[in-house]
Amino acid sequence: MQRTWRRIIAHADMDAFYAAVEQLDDPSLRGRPILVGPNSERGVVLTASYEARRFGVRSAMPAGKARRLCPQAICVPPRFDRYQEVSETIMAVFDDFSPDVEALSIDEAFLEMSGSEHIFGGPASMGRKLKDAIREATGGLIASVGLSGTKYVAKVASGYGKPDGLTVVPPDEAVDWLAPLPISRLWGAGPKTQVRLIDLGFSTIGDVASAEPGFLDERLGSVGSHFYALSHAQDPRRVAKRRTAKSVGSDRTLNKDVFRRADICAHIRRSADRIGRRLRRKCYVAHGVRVKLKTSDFKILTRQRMLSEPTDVADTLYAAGASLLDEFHHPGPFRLVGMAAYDLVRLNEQKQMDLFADGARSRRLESAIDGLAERFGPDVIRRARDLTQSTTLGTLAPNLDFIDSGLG
Ligand code: TTP
Ligand code: MG
Repeated sequence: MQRTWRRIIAHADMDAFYAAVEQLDDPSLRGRPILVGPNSERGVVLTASYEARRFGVRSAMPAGKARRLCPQAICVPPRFDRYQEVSETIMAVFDDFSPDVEALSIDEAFLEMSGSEHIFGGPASMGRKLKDAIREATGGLIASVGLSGTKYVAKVASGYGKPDGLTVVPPDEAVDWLAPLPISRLWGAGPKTQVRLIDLGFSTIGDVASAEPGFLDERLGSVGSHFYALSHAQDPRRVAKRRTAKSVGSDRTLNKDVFRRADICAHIRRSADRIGRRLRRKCYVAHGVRVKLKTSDFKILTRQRMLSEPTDVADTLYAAGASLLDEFHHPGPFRLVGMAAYDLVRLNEQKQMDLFADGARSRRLESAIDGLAERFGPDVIRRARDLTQSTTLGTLAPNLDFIDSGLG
């Protein structure tokens, strides 16, 4: 068996992560359908427990629809700091298993496991030990784990047996194993591409594997050869050591649509404050800022820009976010205003000293506010200009901050 495993890559992904944390912390929620998200018709469900998924509820589904599908579900507001804390516990377990851990989001990572058979045994034993260690470290949370010889197949495998999955796909069986799976399992095939593939007569990964590569290229461009390679379980990418979340975001679905620039700016201001606080707490700086607006007919518009220097200063994030508003050519109204800081890097101390020559004053002030917010809650200090503006801030739906929000 060892001979057929030139590389061993594991992918671990927590089951119904936010919902599972809520059930862990409140035993009365265990075994019951729960939705994590706003307790209103507006906004989307962030995730649902598997008990609720039986009724068809999915992540990112509008809350109203989810409640119609599963009226008995209990709605729980999100507690992002707690999820972040649990995420850190899980990532620490991953670090015990491999020096090369690539975090993809708050609840999933690739682990390079090649060469560690002498410590953990073969792939199946590695997977079992990893699941056990996560359950033990978190006090009962379940991860689904996939193992194979490539990142792509390991990731598909971890999703395959969910929930509580452990799927081992030996590399020399990977092509046959992938063949019956639907093309939605091709990495990078979004809804539009899936429709194109179906139109071309491909419904399974095996269909793609047996196509003429020239035909795929001709019809789909370079992505055609990418899909062809994946369908043959070819994926040379290494597990990149990466711990940073890709972005820190703050989204607000509003109870009342906004269109005045001052109102939009007020929301961006609040998002920038929250994002800045989160960055500082985690010792990250961001290279880029992205603003997202959702129109009243649910169209999502995003604009983004790189900063001249990375920052964790809310004033700087806000200035970049507000200037991006000039690039949206839509009159509104908007039902959601969101902002994210992306391309995050961890700060070391020297860099920290260099960075804040400019923003030093803002940063000192914001750090002082962090201390107060930590003790008394985030709304203890409002900027005077927020209070003097007539805005819709008082009528906010629950804030949907999340790390690695994948805003657009
Ligand atoms: P996922 O791993 O995609 O979903 P999940 O862990 O809830 O369920 P499973 O993996 O068993 O299918 O996302 C991890 C968490 O990220 C999820 O619990 C909630 C959050 N999330 C959002 O905030 N918005 C989203 O659109 C998605 C998909 C997830
Ligand atoms: Mg998950």
